[in-house]
Amino acid sequence: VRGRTVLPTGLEKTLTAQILHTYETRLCPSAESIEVKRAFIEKFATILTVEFPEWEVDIHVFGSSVNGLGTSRSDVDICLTTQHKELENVFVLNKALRKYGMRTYCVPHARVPIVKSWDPELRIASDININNTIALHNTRMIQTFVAIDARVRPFVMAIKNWTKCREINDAAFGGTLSPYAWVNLALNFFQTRSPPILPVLHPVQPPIPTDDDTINGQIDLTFNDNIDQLRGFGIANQESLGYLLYAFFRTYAYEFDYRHQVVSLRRGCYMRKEQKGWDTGRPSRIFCIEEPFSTWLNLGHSANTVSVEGIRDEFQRAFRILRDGGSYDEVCEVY
Ligand code: 3AT
Ligand code: MG
Repeated sequence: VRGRTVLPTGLEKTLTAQILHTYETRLCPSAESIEVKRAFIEKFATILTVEFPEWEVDIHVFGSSVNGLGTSRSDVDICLTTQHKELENVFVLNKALRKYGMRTYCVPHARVPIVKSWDPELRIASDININNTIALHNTRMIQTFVAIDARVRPFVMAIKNWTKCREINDAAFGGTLSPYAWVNLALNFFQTRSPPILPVLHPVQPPIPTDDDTINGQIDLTFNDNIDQLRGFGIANQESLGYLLYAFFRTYAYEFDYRHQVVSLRRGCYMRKEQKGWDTGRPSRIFCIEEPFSTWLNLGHSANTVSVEGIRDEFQRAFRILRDGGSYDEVCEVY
């Protein structure tokens, strides 16, 4: 390891205070932003009732505006559920929203087709899909992890903020990792501490994954969401936020074996690429992060060899700054 395994106590305490200060003053969403999101959902519901009066459509909010990891500036992720197949054509919703002055465009050919909208009145962005309910389950999983230990929320938000400032959180256009992939990485890090801070929520897995990890073609959606029973799980681990951030950067800068390992939040460990048949050298399998429900998906698929090198450089840079006594703000210096 290039550097000390522990930070001197003084630095660790200062860093912890800096993370908490940023979290409280800049990362936690303001009451006003929460109100704007509420108003937007209300307006959106009204539009649906007026435009599709005959159709029963339910609105589900998912992603960071409800999982505890959103800021004032996060978008609103919405999933509509309906029996009316006509609405699954994203252009139908797109047309309706435009009548109300929303600036929209469709992404019809993505794995999950969406309408992207911007409301110029409330100044809020949203991504809307129709009948793709899988994200509702992973949102509930993240909510569960956040509720288990008080360090989870500030830690994961501090990581997300760093990735945003350093421009390594854009899977679609930047070729790096999505915010959701980063959240998986940060939560898995808490599971792999010794003693662990977060538990494994999914049922015990067979050592060799089955062909497609489905039960009769259905994705297994079960996981332990009994928050009352799980709260306080990480109490035997007394590591501070400052130390954890330092150790996170060190792990992914120097210790994680990118060539052979797969990050698995579902199993709470690292798997081997060959265990998943992901050792094929494909460019989409350089940095492997297993999606916890759709386990055949690699959340790191958007990063190729060059961008994984760039991401590792960022881990090393962050680690060096902290090792040399630098601050969280320096780590997040805007690119
Ligand atoms: P921001 O705070 O908006 O930056 P977020 O936590 O909302 O981040 P994303 O925008 O990446 O995260 O994604 C929104 C949600 O969509 C998070 C997760 O519930 C779901 N999601 C994203 N990518 C995938 C995926 N590959 N598979 C399944 N669910 C996904
Ligand atoms: Mg979002």
